[in-house]
Amino acid sequence: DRCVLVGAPVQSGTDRLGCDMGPSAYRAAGLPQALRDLGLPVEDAGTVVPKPFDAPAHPNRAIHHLAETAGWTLALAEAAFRVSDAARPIFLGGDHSLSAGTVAGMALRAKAEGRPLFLLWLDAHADLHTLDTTTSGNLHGVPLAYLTGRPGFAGYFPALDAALDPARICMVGLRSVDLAERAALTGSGARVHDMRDIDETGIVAPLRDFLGDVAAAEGLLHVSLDVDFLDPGIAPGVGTTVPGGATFREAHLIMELLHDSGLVRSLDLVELNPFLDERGRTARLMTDLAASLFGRRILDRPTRSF
Ligand code: DIR
Ligand code: MN
Ligand code: MN
Ligand code: MN
Repeated sequence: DRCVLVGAPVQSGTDRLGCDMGPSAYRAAGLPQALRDLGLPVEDAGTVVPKPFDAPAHPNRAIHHLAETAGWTLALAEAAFRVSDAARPIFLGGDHSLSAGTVAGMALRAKAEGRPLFLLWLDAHADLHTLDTTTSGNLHGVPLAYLTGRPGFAGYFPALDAALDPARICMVGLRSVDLAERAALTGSGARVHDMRDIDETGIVAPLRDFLGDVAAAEGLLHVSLDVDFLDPGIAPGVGTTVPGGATFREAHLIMELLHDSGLVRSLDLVELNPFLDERGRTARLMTDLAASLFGRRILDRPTRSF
């Protein structure tokens, strides 16, 4: 089935400049050709531009670029809904605030198909701040709060059609969670696998369990891959490196299992900062991970069903 690449050079959600170069870096790293080499038809939908959005000033003075980020959310939700009709979109970021839009758009797509949307969030961070709890003011730290309908977004972000049920969200790779985010996670019903979980038991069993639930519900799965999910030793091209991240093989294994499941409908590649990268190595790793998710494999093997 068809893949469609969507440029989302969002920069407004972080104070580290360079994320807006992400889409070009993925193209330079050969992402379109890597997908074509798998025999997939690949279409380039070009670059999304933000829509105007009138957001009032927020009492939290730390917040920056609120209206611009809300405008991106609006534009990306529309784009995600539009391009996901009969194709599998890959959103080339851009900072992680873009997922507020892409996931909202995929939720509309799921609704149109009469299926539930599930979300796999691969990230060192929980990105669960509300506009009231963020102290950095960087809106790449809020998309999951917006998407799950946590309070305080009304009027500042586009109205959400329907909030995501946290029980359909699986977070993997956490190792930097702020106090307010930790409180929000407790009892939320989200599945959370922090790095300690991965160290102790590995990721295969919990991921298979999640994918089994997606399959049983005939769900549509969106994957949001933040570069900082990966260990900074293999992925230095990101503004928010946190030590102790996923290894090369852990990350590829997740992608391989995702491909075997046949459940992934859409993918965000976020937080790549080519200005901080070492000669494109992080862009290439993210490209290779996307290729694994879309079917590149070491050897053929029988796939198990979920
Ligand atoms: C931190 C860092 N929790 C914040 N968040 C990041 O600024 O809200 N998210 N880096 O990706
Ligand atoms: Mn993130
Ligand atoms: Mn992160
Ligand atoms: Mn289960």
